[in-house]
Amino acid sequence: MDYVTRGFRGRRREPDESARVPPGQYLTDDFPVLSAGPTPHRPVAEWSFAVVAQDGEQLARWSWDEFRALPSETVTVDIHCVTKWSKLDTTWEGVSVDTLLSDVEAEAGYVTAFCDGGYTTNLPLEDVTGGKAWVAFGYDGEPLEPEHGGPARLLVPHLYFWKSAKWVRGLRLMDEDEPGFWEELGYHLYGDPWREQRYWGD
Ligand SMILES: Nc1nc2c(c(=O)[nH]1)N[C@H]1C(S)=C(S)[C@@H](COP(=O)(O)O)O[C@H]1N2
Ligand SMILES: [Mo]
Repeated sequence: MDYVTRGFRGRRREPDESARVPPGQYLTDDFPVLSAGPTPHRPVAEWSFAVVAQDGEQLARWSWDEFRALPSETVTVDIHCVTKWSKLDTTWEGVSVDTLLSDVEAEAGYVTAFCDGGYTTNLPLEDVTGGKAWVAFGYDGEPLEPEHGGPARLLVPHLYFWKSAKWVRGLRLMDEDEPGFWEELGYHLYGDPWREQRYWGD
């Protein structure tokens, strides 16, 4: 009898998969699109990525071709959205933020990612260094689609996915942790999915 009903319950989850789902999250095989505004369509000829100091001084900058000539990595990671979906084993191609910061003399404790369209998000520097974050330009073996942040987005999989800024254009080095777009509106400053840091006070 069991084999008759099994198909109606959806895909069977391996026991080790549930241990990878943070509290309050459910698994999805879809890839929902969540954007606070319209999707920018920035031609790569007009794209650049910059590292800037808090006062706006430019510390490093890459054109698209220069950026794509940097060493890149393929990573397979789990992602967790604050709206409660999680997605396991997503595969991305991108440049490690370590690579982008390697020639920058930075005393900063925090960064603010900035984007086409004006979105921002804040992160401790140590959460985007040490092999924990990428500027991703590929997803699932294809160029990253505009709806998901193409030509390039930040990927910080160990924090809620709002920290993974789409259409990212650079990182501003900050002495202090200044709230970004969603953080101003009530999302948690840090956003650890394993501690359910969804909103202020969590
Ligand atoms: N520039 C920008 N980046 C963004 C957002 C946004 O609105 N603008 N939304 C964030 C939120 S809340 C989530 S959950 C993820 C959604 O990414 P996806 O649309 O690829 O699933 O992008 C994050 N990065
Ligand atoms: Mo989100």
